[in-house]
Amino acid sequence: MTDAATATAPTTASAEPTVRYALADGVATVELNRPAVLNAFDDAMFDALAAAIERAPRDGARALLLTGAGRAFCAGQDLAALGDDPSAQDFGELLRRRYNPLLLSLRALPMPVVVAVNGVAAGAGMSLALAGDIVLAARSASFLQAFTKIGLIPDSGSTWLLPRLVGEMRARALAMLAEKLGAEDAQRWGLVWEVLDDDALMPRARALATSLAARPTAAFAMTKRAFDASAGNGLAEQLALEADLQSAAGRTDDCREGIDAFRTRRAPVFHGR
Ligand code: T3D
Repeated sequence: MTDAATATAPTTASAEPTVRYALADGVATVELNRPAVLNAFDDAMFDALAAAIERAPRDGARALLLTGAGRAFCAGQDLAALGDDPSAQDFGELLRRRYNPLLLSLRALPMPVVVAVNGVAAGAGMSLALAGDIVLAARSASFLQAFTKIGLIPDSGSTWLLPRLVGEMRARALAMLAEKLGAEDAQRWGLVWEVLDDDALMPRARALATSLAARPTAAFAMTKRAFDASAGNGLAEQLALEADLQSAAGRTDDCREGIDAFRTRRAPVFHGR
C-alpha cells in the first residue's frame, strides 16, 4: 500500500499486519494480508478487520475498498487455527462472537463498500465479498461455497445474500455442489458488477471508490438502509421508510447543492452531509 498506509493489528511486534489500512482521497482501503494461507481468517485478522471497519468512518472516509493480498481474496475460516480437535469447538459460538458482528458492521457502514475480488473467495470469504455494495472481480477470480465440503453449512450471511443475488435454485446448487464459480459466470448470475483483466482490477476499483467518495455519500448511506430493510418489509412499510429517509436526504447540504448545481448548470461539489 502507499506510504499513507497504517498497519493494523500485527500478529507480533515485528510481523506483517494481517490487515493493511490506508486512507487517501476519502477512500479507506482495507487489504486482507495473510497471503500464505489465502487470507484465511484467524483471530488476529478478525480483530484487525473489525478495527479497520470501525475506524473508516471515524477517519472521515466516504468509501471503503476491500481486497486481498496475493493470489486470493479470502479462503474463509483458517482451518488450521481451529486447533487439534476442531469438532470439539462450538462453531456457532464462533459465528456469534466473530463472523456475525463483523458482517453486520461491514454491511452497516454508512458509505459505499467496493469489494475487489482479486482471486478465490471461499467459505466465509465468499460471504464477505458478497456483503459489499459493489463487487468487482478479476477475470481469474472465483467464488466457492466451500462449507459443505467440510460438513458445515453456508454461514456469515451466505444463506441470506446468495438467494437474493442469484435466486433460490442457483443458491442451493452452489451450496450443495460446492463447485467453483468463475468470475464471468458470477457476473452473469448477478454476484459481480464488473469483471476486469487481473492487472486492471485494482486501478478500476480505486477509481470507482474514489469517484463514489466524491458523491453524495449521506444519500448512499440512506440508500443502503432502504435496500437492507426491504428484505423484511412489505410494500407499504417500505414506502413509509423511503418517505422518512427522503425527508432526511432532502435536508442534506448535498441535496441543496445537487439541485442548485442542476439549476445553474454546473458540476456539483458534494461533502457527504
Ligand atoms: O464457526 C466456524 O468456524 C465455522 C465458520 C466457517 C466459515 C468458513 O469459512 S468454513 C470454510 C472454510 N474454508 C474452506 O474450507 C476453504 C479451504 N480452502 C480451499 O478449499 C482451497 O484452498 C481453495 C479452493 C480456497 C484454493 O485452492 P488452491 O488449490 O488454489 O490453493 P491451496 O493449495 O489449497 O491453498 C494454498 C495454501 O493456503 C495451502 O497452504 P500450503 O500447503 O501452501 O502451506 C492451504 O493449506 C492454505 N489454505 C487455503 N485455505 C485455507 C488454508 N489454510 C487454512 N485455512 C484455510 N481455509
